[in-house]
Amino acid sequence: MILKYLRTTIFFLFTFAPCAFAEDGYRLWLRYDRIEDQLILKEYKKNVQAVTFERKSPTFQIAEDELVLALNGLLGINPVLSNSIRHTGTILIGTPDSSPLIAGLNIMDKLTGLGTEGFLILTATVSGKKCIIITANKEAGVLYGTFYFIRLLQTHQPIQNLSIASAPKIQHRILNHWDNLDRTVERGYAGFSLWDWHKLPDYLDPRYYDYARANASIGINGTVITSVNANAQALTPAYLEKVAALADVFRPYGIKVYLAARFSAPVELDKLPTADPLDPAVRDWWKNKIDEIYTYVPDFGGFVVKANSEGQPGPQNYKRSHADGANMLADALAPHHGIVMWRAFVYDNEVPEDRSKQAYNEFKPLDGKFDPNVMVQVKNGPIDFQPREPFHPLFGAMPKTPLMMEFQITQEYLGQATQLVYLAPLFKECLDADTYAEGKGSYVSKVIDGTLENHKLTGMAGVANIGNDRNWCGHPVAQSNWYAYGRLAWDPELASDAIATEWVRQTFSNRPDVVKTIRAIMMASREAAVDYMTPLGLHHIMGYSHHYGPGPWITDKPRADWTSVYYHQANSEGIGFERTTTGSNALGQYAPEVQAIYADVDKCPEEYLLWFHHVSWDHRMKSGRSLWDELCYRYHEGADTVAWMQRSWDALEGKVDAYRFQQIKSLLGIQYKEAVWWRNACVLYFQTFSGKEIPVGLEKPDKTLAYYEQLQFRYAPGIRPRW
Ligand code: BDP
Repeated sequence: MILKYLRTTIFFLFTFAPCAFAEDGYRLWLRYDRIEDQLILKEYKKNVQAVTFERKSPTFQIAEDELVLALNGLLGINPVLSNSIRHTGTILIGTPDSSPLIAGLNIMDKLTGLGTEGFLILTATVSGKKCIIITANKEAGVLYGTFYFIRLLQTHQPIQNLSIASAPKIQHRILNHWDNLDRTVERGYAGFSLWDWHKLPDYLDPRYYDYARANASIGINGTVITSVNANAQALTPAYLEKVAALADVFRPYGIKVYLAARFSAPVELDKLPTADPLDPAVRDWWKNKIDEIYTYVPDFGGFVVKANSEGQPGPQNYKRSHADGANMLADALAPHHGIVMWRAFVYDNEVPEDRSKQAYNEFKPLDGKFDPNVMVQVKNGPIDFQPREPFHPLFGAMPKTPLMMEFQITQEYLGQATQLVYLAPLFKECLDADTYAEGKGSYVSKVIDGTLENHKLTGMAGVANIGNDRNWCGHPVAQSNWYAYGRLAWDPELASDAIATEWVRQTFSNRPDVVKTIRAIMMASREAAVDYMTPLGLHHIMGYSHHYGPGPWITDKPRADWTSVYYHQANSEGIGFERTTTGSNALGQYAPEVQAIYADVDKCPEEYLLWFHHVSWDHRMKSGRSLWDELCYRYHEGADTVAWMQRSWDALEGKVDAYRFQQIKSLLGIQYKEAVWWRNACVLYFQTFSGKEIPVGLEKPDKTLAYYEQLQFRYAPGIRPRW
């Protein structure tokens, strides 16, 4: 009954809401408005008339509902639903187990190799009728295939003669929500947490279903619903009941639930004298706790753990290693097939070492010491989700350990919710980087998908940008980062512009001029952000703690590596962090071939110049300019690109819906102001070291450095309470 009610509600939200309300972004990329192109519409209607499932299950029901919703909306047809084939243009859906008709087709060889989540979409003749078959080995694959087929319609692809096989290259494709139990979201810029802990488990917000649909549509199959800065309360029965309610909603969509584990939970919840991972009582506590969790959530995915990092407790409090800590949990999870995602994001105030080296130093010696159900979760770069970082040196350096990628989808350091920054190019830059671990072609993507080092257990995590804002992600275009993350977790080889094209077609319009313009804006946006925030390899010079806006002057904080001066090292000689043999030698953590690319200040690719080198202000750049002039030009170029983005967007008036047109127009206005703020503040600040004039022809800042330095943002969103 409740399911039926909810289904009706979802149908209402998706089908009728757009007629009654503005296009407010709620529907994400799952918009099924009528196809306007009559030729395409006619062609589709010829090919699609009926939907056949021979056996139903909750997952198949979801696939059928979605397909019917899409066909109603996109094609304006009410397909005949039946359990046999009576019409040409039937979409036959199921697995060989659920469907004798599918079992009767000669496709078993095509299905082998597609695993439990891959799918086939084929045109074939069944019972004498031309049909479209959506099939897979398991139900989840059928659901993914259904969404894929719908995407073909949404993006106006030909469907007369289909022969598509697709399987995910990465096994665990997970969102990490940094959501607290009080519903605040650390580094969240889209409102409060979706999880209404207070009303759970009895009240199931319809949004939970829409969240699951959106994830299933792009292949995300796991969600860590609590923050890595973990609260032990999440492991108590009162909360496990709520966790179970969410897991029940997500299960038929192929999504498993995970939790963040607080390492000191045995002490905090049950007053054990220690949380030492080798202490038998502690091990028993976790074993019992984990057994208990599985009584609530029989397919519980496992834990992510942030240990001994930024004040979080961990095994090192008891002089044990990260492997000791991870393996204790892994051991208790193993009988239930759960996994541990142990984060490598560690750095220590007490260690007088370049922060970018610390994770490698800590984890590399532990290679081979982790249990088989542990993945070490490594951020894409060695510092912290900066606009640009080189790939993390751990990739390729721990061949005996499955390494999981951690990307940040929420734009903590990339404009938060006021800026349009499409992140696929950032994700791809890391995935496509060559570690040279096993010679040329040892791409990070091959480390992550397990093929380079022969790992079966593989994963990718994305720190979610989702909140309870009506449009889910705050900025309407931030949805594309959720989308791109899911698509890349499925297939890291996909190209950023191809993903952008898909997203724009589904989310805005198939009009070629609209697709071209929005895609061009998206594709330019990340490089623009790098230029107006942290060009030429600069990093971590954002405002203190909230990371909103520029703060290159930040100094004198509780730890040196929480200041900006630590990272840019500007002085009268030059600027940049020397990470070669004459400095911290962080570069030495990479393969010799990688070192050779960056070691020489005259040959180092300029996008990483100040990451690896402290460079004189007079250094000649490839453009022929001095470093100082080039820095000024880059800052200006970044802001100018935002002005170009504004002009390009303005040309779309009347071609996209008015509501989102205005929203994005206003936000681009803010983005331009913020880009100019970044540019002026940084150029003025660095000028105090270079002592040089801003090159002739570049607009001069209209405010003083003192003005920028005194700006305060006490209530900037997303701040962690203790900061
Ligand atoms: C940093 C965030 C901080 C997180 C930390 C982490 O500023 O809020 O707790 O990463 O990843 O980027 O644990």
